[in-house]
Amino acid sequence: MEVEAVGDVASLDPDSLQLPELSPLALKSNPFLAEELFSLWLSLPETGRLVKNLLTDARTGTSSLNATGNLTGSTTNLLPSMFPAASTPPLSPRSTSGSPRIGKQRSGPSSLEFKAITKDICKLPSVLSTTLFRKIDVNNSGIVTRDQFVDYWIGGNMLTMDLATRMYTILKQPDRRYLTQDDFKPVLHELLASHPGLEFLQNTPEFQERYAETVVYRIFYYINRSGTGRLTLRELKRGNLIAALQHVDDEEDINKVLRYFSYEHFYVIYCKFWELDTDHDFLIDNENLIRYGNHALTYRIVDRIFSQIPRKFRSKVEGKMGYEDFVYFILSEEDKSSEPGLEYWFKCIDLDGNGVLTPTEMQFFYEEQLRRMECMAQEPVLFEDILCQIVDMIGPERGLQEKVAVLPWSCVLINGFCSN
Ligand SMILES: [Ca+2]
Ligand SMILES: [Ca+2]
Repeated sequence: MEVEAVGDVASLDPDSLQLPELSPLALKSNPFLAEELFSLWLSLPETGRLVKNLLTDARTGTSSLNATGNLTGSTTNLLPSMFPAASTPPLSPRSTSGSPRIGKQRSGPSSLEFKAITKDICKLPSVLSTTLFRKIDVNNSGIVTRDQFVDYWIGGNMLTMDLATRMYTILKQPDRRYLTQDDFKPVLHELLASHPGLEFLQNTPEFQERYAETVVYRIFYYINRSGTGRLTLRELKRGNLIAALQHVDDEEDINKVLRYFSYEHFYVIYCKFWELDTDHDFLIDNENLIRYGNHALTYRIVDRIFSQIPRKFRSKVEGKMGYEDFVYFILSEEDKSSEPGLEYWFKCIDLDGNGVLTPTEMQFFYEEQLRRMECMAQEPVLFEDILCQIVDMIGPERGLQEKVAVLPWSCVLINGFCSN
């Protein structure tokens, strides 16, 4: 232990000794003195205890050392107390050091050179390199020759394809005309193995898996607008996934990639699910969901969600929502003005499913909100007043029967009718 520590003296930063009475400059100009002081510090009983504690923390996963060596264990105190530490994903370090990206790569099934080929020659996001490699290396030999690559790339007419078509061709199963969630698994696997912003998850494979599935759900939520689970080339072209993947390539801090990949977004989604799923069987029922956002939802809207009107649950257990279903719900709830969010809530309110919202339908959901306002001794806002505002805002030519006009402003209604 001590031998290892002394071995690090060469890279010792005098500032880290935190000796106010000695100028760091003096220490820098006299490395021997710094080394002496460091050895002295190592021999102190307090240091021994500190190292021991750090080791225990590291083993139990309660703290971590960030890039500058500062202890960040205190961040775990921010976790809600109902989460057992082992079941909560680790918090991501706020920022990573500015070391070059290439230095952080770990060897995977595809070499660094192949990653460079994927990015620089094929102009594809580098996280596609493993999938591309396997696509060309049909015999699983672990080697791709120049001729094989040229055959695939030139012979397969990849040069003439646009980026989305290239990506689609590489990811999809040969006998299919769409992409499934499973087709994205190797991409997420490669991302987790190579992105410096996700390195801290290495020791918690269960959260790597959760992060990966959450990202895929988010991609499908926004891009697979048909909701079939079968992502078509047309949908891929209309979406912004490739731009997001290219952003991932250029950005060391994954949390800055707000489209799909932010770890912090995953963290919030997963922790909210975990908090509602009190018995932790990975399913939540309507009584669990009613507690969402400090009881923000009304019973009527929760009933609609559990009647699977806005979206059919993927969960196989009757009357219960699985994690994927929850991700769809929370994305709609948190971003009500997005296209899929609007559609989700529109379907909730459209009681007869005829694609048109009528005052009666809106009033049905508003009644519950009105009663709540009364209970909380708030001055109730009459439905008629809200209706007038809506009509003023959109000025529908044929009253509220104008279906097309309903969509763009339904987000305004939704905020009032579904949750408070
Ligand atoms: Ca449960
Ligand atoms: Ca209707």
